[in-house]
Amino acid sequence: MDLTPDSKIYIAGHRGLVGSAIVKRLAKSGYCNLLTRAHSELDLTDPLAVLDFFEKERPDYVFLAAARVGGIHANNIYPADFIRDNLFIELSIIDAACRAGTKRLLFLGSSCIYPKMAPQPLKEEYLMTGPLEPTNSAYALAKIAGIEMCRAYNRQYGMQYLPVMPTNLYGPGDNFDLETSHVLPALIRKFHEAKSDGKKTVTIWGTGTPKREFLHVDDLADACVYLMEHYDGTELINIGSGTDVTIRELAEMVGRVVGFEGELVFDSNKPDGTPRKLLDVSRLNAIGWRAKTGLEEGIRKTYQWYLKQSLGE
Ligand code: GFB
Repeated sequence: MDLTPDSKIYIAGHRGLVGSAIVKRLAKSGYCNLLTRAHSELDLTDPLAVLDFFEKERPDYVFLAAARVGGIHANNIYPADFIRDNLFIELSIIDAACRAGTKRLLFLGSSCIYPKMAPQPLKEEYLMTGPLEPTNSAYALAKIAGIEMCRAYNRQYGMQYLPVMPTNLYGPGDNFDLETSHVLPALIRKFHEAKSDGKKTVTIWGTGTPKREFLHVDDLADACVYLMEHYDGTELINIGSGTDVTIRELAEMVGRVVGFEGELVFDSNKPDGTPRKLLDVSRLNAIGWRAKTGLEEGIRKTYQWYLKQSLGE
């Protein structure tokens, strides 16, 4: 079944960082039959409510972008919330989609679910070949279960559910809460507030030595739609920019974009997490897709969005 302009496409998690970017990208391509439900209208952790929704709506395609997500600190202190909610969400949606006859579903994993010390860059076949990073093992196992559910439903029921593995994402619609967010939005806010308050230092968690790869969420959305339009396989596919930076280099870049001129202070009481998780994107490149947004340009665009959204400037 091919994606056509009037295909009924359900985007689960349409208000989040990824879901909102996918809705924008689909609308830009003229897909005019997009289905969404707010959290208040449909609790995705309730399997019966989700099954009832799917049996009524019967979407042709599903982008499963709904999840409970957070940075290293949130994962470290709320592991039960992360494993419970993510298992409920993916179990409810994948099973209901199959019962309602949805042939094509795209499921989002995350690069942090690869083994902590796997060789770099990370190839898709390294999944489940070693111990996980302890700070987010609960979330990781939930996401690994989602990938295995796609594979199991494809094998047993002949579905075409595609799991993808995005790297660290950022962009408009991100979470800027300093306790629960990922590093990039946290640094944008920290540097902005330090500059506005005339502070001399900004505190960076950990040692600054871990390396992270970043992909602007609009590129991720473009890759997800590209895959649904041009790829009919179901093998796990990494989606990344192919380059990484140290946390110190990232902090210096964000400081430059924001215009902060003070010093960086590193708080080694905070965890570093995985030392590196650079994705091997050769499988995706071979299918014909490459990331377009450079990191400094992406940070600049996100900071502009942050100023407009959060400060009304
Ligand atoms: O982005 P982040 O929270 O998650 O942290 P992960 C990345 C690195 O940035 C860690 C450091 O080494 C943090 O210690 N860091 C420095 C900071 N300053 C800050 C700060 O102010 N806030 C934050 N949050 N980090 C996550 C997983 O790992 O990757 C999630 O825990 C998710 O499950 C996500 O999959 C993509 O990249 O380490």
